[in-house]
Amino acid sequence: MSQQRANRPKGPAGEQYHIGLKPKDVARRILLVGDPARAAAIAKRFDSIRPGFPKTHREFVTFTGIWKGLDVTVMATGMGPDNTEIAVVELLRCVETPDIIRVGTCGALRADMKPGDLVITTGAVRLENTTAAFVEPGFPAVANHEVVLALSSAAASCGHRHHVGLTATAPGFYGWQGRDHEVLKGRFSELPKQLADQGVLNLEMEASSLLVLAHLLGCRAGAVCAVFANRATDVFLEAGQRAKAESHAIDVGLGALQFLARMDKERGKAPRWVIAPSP
Ligand code: R1P
Ligand code: URA
Repeated sequence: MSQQRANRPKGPAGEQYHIGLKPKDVARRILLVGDPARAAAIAKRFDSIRPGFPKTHREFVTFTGIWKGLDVTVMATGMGPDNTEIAVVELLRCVETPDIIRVGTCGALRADMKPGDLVITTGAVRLENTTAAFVEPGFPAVANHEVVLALSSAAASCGHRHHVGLTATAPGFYGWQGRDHEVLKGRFSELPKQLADQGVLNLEMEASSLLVLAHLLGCRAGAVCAVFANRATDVFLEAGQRAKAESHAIDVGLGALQFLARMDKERGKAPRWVIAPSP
């Protein structure tokens, strides 16, 4: 048996080291979520789940199946930009140029954004340093324009209240999102307001990592998040209302995959990244 390389470790059956998947396990259309329960909720909507799924390794939980005729993979990554980096790197070793959409939750920064609303990310402020290993400090984390269009079209056709704009991706939930604490005095208590003053809509913990890596690897990516917190008014969505908000984000994430599939079909052999004119 050949010696494994430290750069590209694999599991005992040749699967990716952390996500536990092989190329045959991953569809070209991928949804990433933080919470494993959300991955299961998405898979529940599939017409069929492939035998052998879910596949679980460490905190990564994956379902691949068919939804409305599309092969779809949904993976729970757990929380944070570093987990997202591992997921994206290893997924891209399984499948070439996938479409990847994050379906997450977030804290809204403006008082007029209601808990339960959705936020579609056009770009993300890189408060994390995971992506600093790949690009310089001023490098933008931009969502693919076709994915933004697909997500906003899906949100409009579902009739879900949504906002489209900038996100900030933090490497933590408490200190880096300026949350106060009984004992710990954070350094960033003003950050949510500063970001809001700069027109940033929401704070979460994965988008910029996904967007930068997807850009570098040449695949389309974007994010839609359900608003669980409003940081301006200091309210958090009641436990009983969270499933509905997540379900709206799932409607939009899945709906966007369908829009992208339709765009690709209309485009035919025209170059990728260019949206075909409507007939
Ligand atoms: C924090 O509660 C977690 O929720 C958000 C944040 O980005 C972070 O991962 O997203 P998910 O609900 O997708 O995990
Ligand atoms: N997820 C976050 O990262 N922040 C919030 O405020 C809510 C959900």
